[in-house]
Amino acid sequence: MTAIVRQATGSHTNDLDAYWLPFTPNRAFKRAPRLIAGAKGMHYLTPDGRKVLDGLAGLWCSNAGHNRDPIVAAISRQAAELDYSPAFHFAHPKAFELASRVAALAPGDLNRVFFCNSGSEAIDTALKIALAYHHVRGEGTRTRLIGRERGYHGVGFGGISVGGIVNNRKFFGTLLAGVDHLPATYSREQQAFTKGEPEWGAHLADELERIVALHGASTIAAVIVEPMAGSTGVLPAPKGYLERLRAICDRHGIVLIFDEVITGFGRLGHAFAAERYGVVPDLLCFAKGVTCGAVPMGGVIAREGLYDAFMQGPEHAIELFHGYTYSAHPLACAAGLAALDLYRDENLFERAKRLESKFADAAMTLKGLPNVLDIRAVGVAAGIDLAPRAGAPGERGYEAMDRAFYDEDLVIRITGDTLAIAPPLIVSEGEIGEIFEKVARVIRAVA
Ligand code: PXG
Repeated sequence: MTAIVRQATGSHTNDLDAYWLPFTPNRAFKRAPRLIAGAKGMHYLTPDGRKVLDGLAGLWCSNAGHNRDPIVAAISRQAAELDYSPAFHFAHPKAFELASRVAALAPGDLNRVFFCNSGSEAIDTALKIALAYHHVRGEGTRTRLIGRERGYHGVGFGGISVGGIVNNRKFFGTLLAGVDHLPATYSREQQAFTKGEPEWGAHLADELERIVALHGASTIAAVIVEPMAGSTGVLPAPKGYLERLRAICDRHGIVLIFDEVITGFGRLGHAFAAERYGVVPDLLCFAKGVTCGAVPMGGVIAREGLYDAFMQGPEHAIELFHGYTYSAHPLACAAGLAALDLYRDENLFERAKRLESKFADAAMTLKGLPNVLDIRAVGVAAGIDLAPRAGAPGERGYEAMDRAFYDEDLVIRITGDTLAIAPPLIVSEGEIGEIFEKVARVIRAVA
């Protein structure tokens, strides 16, 4: 084990014990570590020189691929020019520039950008802005937050409270009070093997009316959903669902938040999924793709009117008591500007749209393989549900991920026995075929 790490780091003082890996079975990992030492474009390099195809764009973030020269150059230039400047009461030029560029990509009057450092922080920020928005308008009774079953909104207490994944919740006490959940939009019976948005399920948005009737609109601050739930296995919103949520929120004065941490920056063929679905939320959370994964960054885009509601009182007074030391960090802003340039210059959002049907067709070739219960594909993302082994849920999925890495030189994502594929948007048609051929061999191997 130590020898492998020595190879990777050139260090003799390093071993595997000290690092507690996130969302990873640590003991299994440390017995047979999957180490990545380099990357370029569509590929990783392992310490032993293997070239591994990235079927997951990092963790849904490296949308233009890895180690792209313009991003690398922008980060190193920025580090030499301005490493850091205080985020409160001061700002640097690239913060304004990136905010303008991000706002320009967002639909409607989503024009004001608050920066943070991750998706989880973006969610906490959005939930807090929603609560404070009602407060500053004299509607401080609106404190309830509504999430959705199977939703993933990061790992802060706000995010796990509105999130709907039991393992992310049950270990962590009582969470936020006053949270309710919409039902998940997935039904295998109704939707199996759908390409794109399922026909069935728009009516599930009406559950929000039931929640409003139960609690009273005057107690509800916000509703948060992912337009496409990535973490729980690529579950796109049913046709008409988001429009219906928008209408109910409008009717009752509820702030609608889209969590676009995964769907932002091209994954569904648009800058944001809000554009794909023709629905403008009041707050839009982003992270990941904004810097192509190269420097941590997240943020929240607010509608102009919502921002304006805060801009009152004495001008020397802080309007929103929230922010992070590293909000709009210079390196993140530099990486973000370079990433957005690349997305634009290489037409990567358009490219994702063009690849969508090819990608879905390739994903559906797995139908009929052993244990494949459902396949969903939308944009450049696919989820494949495998039947769990009797008495050992998650084992087949874990083995599939492990075999993909070792036997097929491919990185894929798993949640339980569901595989997720979401390569960088620079993926070629040939590589799409290659990815799904590799996944097919893996699925047969774990049968
Ligand atoms: N919201 C959504 C919709 C996400 O997918 C977060 C918030 C949190 O972002 P941070 O930057 O705090 O991790 C995410 C993160 C996966 C997987 O494939 C998904 C995420 C992260 C890691 C793995 O299940 N999404």
